[in-house]
Amino acid sequence: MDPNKPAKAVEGVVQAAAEEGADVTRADVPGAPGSTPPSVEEPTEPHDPLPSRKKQGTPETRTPTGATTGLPPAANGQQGAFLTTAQGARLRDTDHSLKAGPRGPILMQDHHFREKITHFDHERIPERVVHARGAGAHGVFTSYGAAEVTRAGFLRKGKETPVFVRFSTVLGSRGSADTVRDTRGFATKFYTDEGNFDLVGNNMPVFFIQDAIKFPDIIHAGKPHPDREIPQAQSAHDTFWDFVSLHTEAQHHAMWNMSDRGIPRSFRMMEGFGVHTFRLVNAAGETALAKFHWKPKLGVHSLTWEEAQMISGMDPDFHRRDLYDAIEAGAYPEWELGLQIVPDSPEETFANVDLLDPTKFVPEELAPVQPVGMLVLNRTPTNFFAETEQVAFHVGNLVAGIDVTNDPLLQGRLFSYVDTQLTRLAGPNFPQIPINRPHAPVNDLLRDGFHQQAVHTGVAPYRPNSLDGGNPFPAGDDENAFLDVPVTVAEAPKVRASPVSFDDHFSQVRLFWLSMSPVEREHIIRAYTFELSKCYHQEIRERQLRCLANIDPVLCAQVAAGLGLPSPEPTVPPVDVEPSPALSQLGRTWPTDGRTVGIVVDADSDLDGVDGVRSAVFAAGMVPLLVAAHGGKVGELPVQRTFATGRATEFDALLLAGAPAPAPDALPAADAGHATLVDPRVRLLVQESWRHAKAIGGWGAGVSVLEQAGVLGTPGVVTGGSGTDVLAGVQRLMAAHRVWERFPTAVT
Ligand code: HDE
Repeated sequence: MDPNKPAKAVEGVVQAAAEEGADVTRADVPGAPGSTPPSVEEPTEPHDPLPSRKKQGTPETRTPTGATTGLPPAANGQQGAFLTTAQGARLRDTDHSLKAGPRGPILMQDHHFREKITHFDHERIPERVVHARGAGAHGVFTSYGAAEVTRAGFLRKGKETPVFVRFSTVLGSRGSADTVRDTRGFATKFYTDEGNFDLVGNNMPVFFIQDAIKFPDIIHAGKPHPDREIPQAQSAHDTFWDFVSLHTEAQHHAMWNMSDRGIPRSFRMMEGFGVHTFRLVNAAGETALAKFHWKPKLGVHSLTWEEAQMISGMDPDFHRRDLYDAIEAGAYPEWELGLQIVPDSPEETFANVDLLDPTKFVPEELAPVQPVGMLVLNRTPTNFFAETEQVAFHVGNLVAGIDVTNDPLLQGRLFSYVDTQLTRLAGPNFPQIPINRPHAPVNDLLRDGFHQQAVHTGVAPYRPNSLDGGNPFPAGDDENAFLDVPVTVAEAPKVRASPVSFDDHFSQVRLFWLSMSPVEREHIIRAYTFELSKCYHQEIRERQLRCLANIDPVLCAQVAAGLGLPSPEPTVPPVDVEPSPALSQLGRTWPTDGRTVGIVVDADSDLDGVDGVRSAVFAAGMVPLLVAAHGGKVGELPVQRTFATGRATEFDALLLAGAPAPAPDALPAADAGHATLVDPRVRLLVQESWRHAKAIGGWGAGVSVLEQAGVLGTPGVVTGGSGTDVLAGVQRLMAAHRVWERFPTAVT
């Protein structure tokens, strides 16, 4: 995909948004709640519920059995101007319980009180056992066509399919921070004409274990310790490293987590992977093996570890806010769906990679990722619980043309997803919840159960029948029935065992390590050192060092040095492997859509010039955030952050349009030499931006701040005569994500 050109699919979406009157001009910063500005006084004139916000979507208004209703999205929500009970009876007062006299007690007969409190008491449902913390968005998938490999209708050329995507962390609870070091979930529900297809993937192409039966083991090891319930949403603790150092097939995934992939800058800047090998079948019945990939238009980018830790405190919702704000700003996140297609063979291997082993991936250089469509996320959910919390993915939600393989991890997942939803969503009718409803006619002969929402007609929910005229009927190829590909199952003894090829636990970890650029390697070394330093037991650190010795001597020696331990000799000598340059995140340039630019201003700044820069940032598809000593306005310009509320971690780049003197709420700075010149928090903004390798620019008095902060003339610091010139230079730097040359590394 050419990252500089909006894809056709995106143009269509932008056009549609414009036609429906949505704001695609990005006139203001995103994020303000409510669809209309509130009044200072409490509104008292009755009127219908306000519409949802621009750029918000809801599940389509379908019946539980997939029929269209023709109703507007608002039909999903509350109706009418008046407060009612759940039964629709209008209420006069919801602030006072019904009492025997003003001093009570409360009367048992207060049905409104009981209904309100009882419902509240039952508002929570169990969080997901893994991937509890997530954020979702609606969008459209437009296919480029893939008929030569699959008969799936949603992959026919030009076909548009609505989707819902949920991104997540794995280990943390629902309220945990977004920017922890972890794998990210990337689950997509395609509402195809042939039933829902769920691609339930991660942002890493490999997994910790080869067999689903070990899933409880890795997750119990990664979750907080059972006695003290700490640490939350972290792998930096003894039980995690205890397990992965003993269970060496986890080493590959562990290194992906220790790499920059474990701390994404944004959901919009992550790749996605189906991980397993799937079997595709075309109209002629020919099969191929395939791996699914999502390629982000904005490239793959990460936070620095220091930023990630700071953001966990400053803005634990950083990733979900970024997703919602980008969509609201019109910077619709985009990914290309790609397929690595390899011939279907009885051995199910390709280039010496066992395709059934989910701890291995196929390097792109050996099997190129072929683009088959474009995903655009263009609507945020209207209600988090109804949509993001209740969405139920399942790897078994397949459509004709896509089938599973015998990957023992995938096979186990086929059981787990429905099973977990039976508890989490309280019964077997969760496919009827609006966000899960298929967009295809449903005639499943499944009946009754908790929360049954359909009103089934007929008297014969069984087959064969004559009483309902034989309905429903089996479909054939002409009706595009799902096809269980009739692969041959090997005649073999029943064993609890894995193929011998699954025993290689280190070669691809080394491949990943060798594919990293020097600065990425340094991050990996620091991540292992950080995590292992957090373990209490030296034995566990020593055992993990033994694993690192089998991966690479430099990696092992550097981590050992950081831990103050000797570097052990390998037990399995590191093998010769060909690096895969596609794995490195650095060395290219990408679009800067939706990036945030902090602009420091004060009353002495050239405010017309700042206004021009602000417009230019908007015009470039980015979001400007003005930072000043106080809220409200500076001149006519609205301020989004103050020195007390803004931190460099929020900005992808920092511009200085002034040199604000210390504000009244500034604490005295320790480096008193400068304290009287510039507000110390402005200097901190510059210093942290610099430490995190971000582009920095200044003009006018702003240049003196750069000088005071000691960064003037260093790489990635732009000065110039006008704000727009400086912005242009800064934007060029932002296209490479960060100014890595600020930190030459000794690791090779
Ligand atoms: Fe999952 N996984 N998983 N998983 N998984 C769940 O399903 C499971 C695995 C993934 O946003 C659960 O509804 C087993 C691999 C995502 O709602 C549960 C195994 C991959 C999500 C479950 C795996 C994933 C889940 C928890 C080992 C990447 C979040 C709640 C065999 C390819 C979906 C739920 C969302 C969620 C089981 C391994 C991705 C318990 C048994 C490999 C993105 O059913």
